[in-house]
Order: sequence, then C-alpha cells, then structure tokens
Amino acid sequence: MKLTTKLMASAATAAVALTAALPAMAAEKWDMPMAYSASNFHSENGVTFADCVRAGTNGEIDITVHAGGSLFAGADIKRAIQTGQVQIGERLLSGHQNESAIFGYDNIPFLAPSFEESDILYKAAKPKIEALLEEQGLELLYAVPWPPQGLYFNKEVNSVADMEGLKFRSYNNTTSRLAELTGMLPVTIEAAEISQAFATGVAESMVSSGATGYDRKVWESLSHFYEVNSWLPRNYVMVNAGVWAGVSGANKAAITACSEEAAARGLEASKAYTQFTMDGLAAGGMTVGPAGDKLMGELLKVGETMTAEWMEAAGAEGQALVDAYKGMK
Ligand code: PCA
Repeated sequence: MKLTTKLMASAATAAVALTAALPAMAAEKWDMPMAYSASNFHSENGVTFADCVRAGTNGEIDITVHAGGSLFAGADIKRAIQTGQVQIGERLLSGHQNESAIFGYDNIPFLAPSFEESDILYKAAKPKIEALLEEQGLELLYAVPWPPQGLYFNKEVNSVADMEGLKFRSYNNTTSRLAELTGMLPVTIEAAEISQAFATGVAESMVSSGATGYDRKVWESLSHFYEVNSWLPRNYVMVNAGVWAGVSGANKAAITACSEEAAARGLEASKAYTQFTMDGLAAGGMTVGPAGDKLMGELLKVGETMTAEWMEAAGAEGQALVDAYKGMK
C-alpha cells in the first residue's frame, strides 16, 4: 500500500463504516476542486476530509473532490468558491499575491524553512489570513504545508551563474521573482501540466517540493533535485461564506472537527512524504541532495532581496506578522 494511502486509511475506514449505517436522505452536494493529482497527499487528505464530513453530518453534506485541476485549474479555484460556482475548494494562497502581498507570507525565503517553524509562522499569520479571506467572502477551514521547497534542473548546478537563461516553471509571483533574480526565464505553469512542459522543453527547471516532482514523475525529463528548504507554501481549504452561513450549527461543528483532523493528518502526511518522495526521485534516476555551499550562499543573498521586496509590498501589516512570528519562536 502506498505511504499516504496507509496514513489516510484508518480515518477513511471509520468514516465509511459510519456512513454505511445511515438512513438514505437527500444530501446537500458540495463540489470541491483541488489542483493537484489525485495521488498527492493533499488530494487524498481532501477525500478523507470529505468522508469525515459525510459521516459527521449524518450524510447531510456530501462533498465530491475533483482532483488534478479537473473541475477548475489551480489559478481559478479561489474565484470559483468566491462566486459560488462551487461551495468549497483548495488553493495555494500564495498564488494570489496580486490581491494582497500578505498572501505571500508563506513564501518569504528562508524565514521558516522547517515544518516546526512553518507551523509557528502559520499560527502567527492565521488571524490576518482569516480576516482577509472573510473580506473576500471566504471561510478558512484548514491549511496544510507542502514539504520544503528545493530546486529542480535538467543539469548539474553549482552556482546562480549556472542557472542563467534556463526556462523556469513558476507557480506564483515569488517563484517568478526568484527566476528573474537568478537570470532565468519564468513561465507560470500549473502543477497538473508540468510533466508535459518538461517533456517538451517549455520548462527546464523549477522550485517545488520533492512531492510535486515525484507526483509528476519529473525524472523522465530532469536530472537534479537540490534541497534548499526555501519555504513551505500552504494549500488552504476554503468554503464560500454564504454557503457556510447556511450550514446548521451541528454540521458546522462537525465540519470544524473534520477540518482540525485534516490539518493534523495533512501535516503528518507532508512530513512523511518529504523523505519518501526524495527517495522516489532518486529511485527514478535523479541526483538528490543538498545544494552546494556556493549555490546556497548565493540563494541566501537572493532571498534577502526578495524578503526586502515583500516587506516593502506588505507594509506595516507584513512587519507585524513577521514580528509576531519572531516573538513566538
Ligand atoms: N508543489 C506545488 C506548490 C508547492 C509544491 O511543493 C507546485 O509545484 O505547484
């Protein structure tokens, strides 16, 4: 059995057993678009969350997960929830820094490069993120970090100079900016499309987790993964505020409990998936290991520039968030 499947199995079995005992009734149907492949731990976690909600609401709320960007591409999911085209969905919030720089707080280079620090950073940021989402008609249910981000290439890279001119797949403003500052050419591509992009040479490099490279079998096109631990971006599961307002108190409590479980389960899966997927990349034939000292030193410098730019864009609120995080560490 696959690692994440094993992690999810016990919760799912319990949920299914409960659901099976329920009398038949008309369920409220919710569609839940997710951007990443069905086998990814975020998506599997979403399915287990949906099972938990079905069981916890006595079948009154029936969530269908649409993984792999099959219902909406990643970039369109947040708007789809806001406008009520779907009731619920999952999105990498740092993809929306054009709406608020604050959404990029979990992409500040080297600020919180471990699971432990990322957890503290999230706690420091959560009230602000919840308030911003509320203004946009969204209720935050849970958030789960991706494993630490590293760099993928189609060749050995020992310095920023080696990156010059490479076509770089980006997933948000931060990653595009990283490419610009290292002399690469950014092109934004959804995770669901990257195998194709690397196979056809549209992209030759990216920053991402071992998880996404593993899910998309990038060893078919790329040769090196360097552990950089630049940041751990989060996926957020959000529900339309109007839909949420219509949920009964009992069902809200059940969904909140399922959300808390999903956050904890997702975090453990993300941790477990980190080494598992790096081993998978190596088994696929890639060279996997820490970035060399020269490359790392140069990336830290680039990170300082990016941090200063984010602080400038996020203003006093950004400063307050970072100060709160540092105070909690
Ligand atoms: N995978 C996602 C975002 C961060 C990650 O590790 C992606 O590459 O799109």
